[in-house]
Amino acid sequence: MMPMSGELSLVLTFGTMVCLAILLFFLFRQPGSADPWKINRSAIKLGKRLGEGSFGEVYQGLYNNTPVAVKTLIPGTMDPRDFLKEAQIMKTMQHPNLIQLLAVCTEQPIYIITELMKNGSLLDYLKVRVGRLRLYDQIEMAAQVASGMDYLEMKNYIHRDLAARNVLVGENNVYKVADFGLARVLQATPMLSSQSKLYYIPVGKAIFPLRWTAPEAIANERFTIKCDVWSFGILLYEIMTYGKIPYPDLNNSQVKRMVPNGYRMPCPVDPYCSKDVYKIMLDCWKENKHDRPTFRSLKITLRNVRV
Ligand code: ACK
Repeated sequence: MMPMSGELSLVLTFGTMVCLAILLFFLFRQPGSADPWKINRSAIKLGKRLGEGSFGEVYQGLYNNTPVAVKTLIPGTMDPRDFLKEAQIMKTMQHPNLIQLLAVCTEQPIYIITELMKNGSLLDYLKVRVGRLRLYDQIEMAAQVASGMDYLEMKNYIHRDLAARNVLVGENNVYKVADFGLARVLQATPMLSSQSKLYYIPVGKAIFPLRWTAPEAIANERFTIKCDVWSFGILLYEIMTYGKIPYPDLNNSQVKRMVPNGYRMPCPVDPYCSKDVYKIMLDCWKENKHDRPTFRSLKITLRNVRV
């Protein structure tokens, strides 16, 4: 064997030490210490409870002395690693009609910290204003949601749970889409809150907001932005009916059987819904997903509805 020169052995020892240091860094680093928006729970002061979200409770809170909303996820709802991957993408989504993710706590229970919206969910907002909104206001809500969704569409991102309960209302008639991307990381058997059981039902190995979901997504468990367009049509129905549950006269098994066979909700009569708006709903519910409009065209069509 060739004797090793002093210089060579020095280089090898140094190399070994560097490798060891890298290995130790990856073994012992705090998960997420590289992401400044992953914060310690102590940075959040929880305030009053705002309500029960789909997969946990929502509180008002203070973060850096700024009022925020804190969504707490029931443990078991999603795998923290999957959630973190998704949150990384969610963090980059910035649009005036999308709820901004501010920070996350990734130990269980996971906290999702977002901007606070003073007027709560669109669903509740609609329900306490039955008969009191002008068509103009309703169209404005839908157009703003379409605008946020147009941005997601442009970013090749899919929401998967677009519904009035996931749109939030701020001051000065600002509407923002919340919870995009979360549905993707749901565990197959999440612990559903009692309220969520009204909306989400198990289909095969997954759970779906049945009444908001396009039939092809339920059949093959594959979501596309065109499924979001279908859900947007349902959301438009919720807006026009002041938050009625979709398919009010059908039970879940009837919805599952009849919608794929071509059944569509009729034009709401009480409260009255404009025929122009109903036509948009029907376009969103076209059987062939390629015949459904884009969010860009929905935004434009809504701006041109006669009010
Ligand atoms: O209608 P709400 O008061 O508005 O009750 C629901 C509840 O939490 C469960 O979703 C409220 N909520 C959720 N996210 C936010 C937020 N970012 N700002 C204000 N309220 C929120 C929602």
